[in-house]
Amino acid sequence: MHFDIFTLFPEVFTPYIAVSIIARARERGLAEIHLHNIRDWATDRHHVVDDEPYGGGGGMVMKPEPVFAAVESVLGSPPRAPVILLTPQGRLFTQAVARELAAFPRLALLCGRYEGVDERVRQHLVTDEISIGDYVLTGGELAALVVLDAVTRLLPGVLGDPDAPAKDSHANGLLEHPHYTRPPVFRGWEVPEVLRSGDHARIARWRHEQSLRRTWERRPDLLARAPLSEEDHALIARWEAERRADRG
Ligand code: 9D3
Repeated sequence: MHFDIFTLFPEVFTPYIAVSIIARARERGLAEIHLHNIRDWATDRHHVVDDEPYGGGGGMVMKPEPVFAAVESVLGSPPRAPVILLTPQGRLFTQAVARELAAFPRLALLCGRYEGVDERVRQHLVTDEISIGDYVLTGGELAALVVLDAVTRLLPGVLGDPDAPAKDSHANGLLEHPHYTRPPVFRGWEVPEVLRSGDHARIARWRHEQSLRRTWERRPDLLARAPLSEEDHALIARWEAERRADRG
């Protein structure tokens, strides 16, 4: 995967892409990440990239010329890859969207700042718009890092275990079960006996039930779309009955 990231703050990306799974993916040639400072394409003496909004109202808007120049000089005209604008108005980023994006050989990520980009960028340059959730960030950079991270780990060969993406929480529609490591007793708090039993079938059953229970408690919205067995439905029915009994 070849990523082109267009931003006014390329230095934000440098430390994160230098570590961990992303760094390994780059070293192994599985992900190429090219950072482009939009300001480099501003042609005036002071390299101005923003201006006041037509119609007034305060705040600043990213000018269209440097954004078009940056994207078209790197990707051609029309751009030979999807141009994704990170914006609060975009479609919500989910694991399904990450999988969709991971299928492209190349992606351009365009990070907005200020109030946003001139509408003509959105209409005539951008091909997709993504938001990472309903909270207010100061710009698109952190959102672009989220997309970069989620997409990169899905690329073939990036994770050691080729089946890892299929085991992800959200891949099977349920939250993960609890995890424990040594020591077996820490400050008097014990690792559940079942995990030390060596009985793999029992462990798998316990983990699945914990997964289901957590999802039922914390993210019941996910259960509607999760593939549940007859036994799962029976467990949930029992928990629902217990909850009704507890409320008396
Ligand atoms: C304070 C300005 N807001 C008007 C009420 C609009 C606004 C403009 C620009 C709010 C946030 C931003 C900057 N955010 C992003 O560029 C952004 C974002 C986000 O804020 N939340 C979730 N996903 C994303 S993707 C890009």
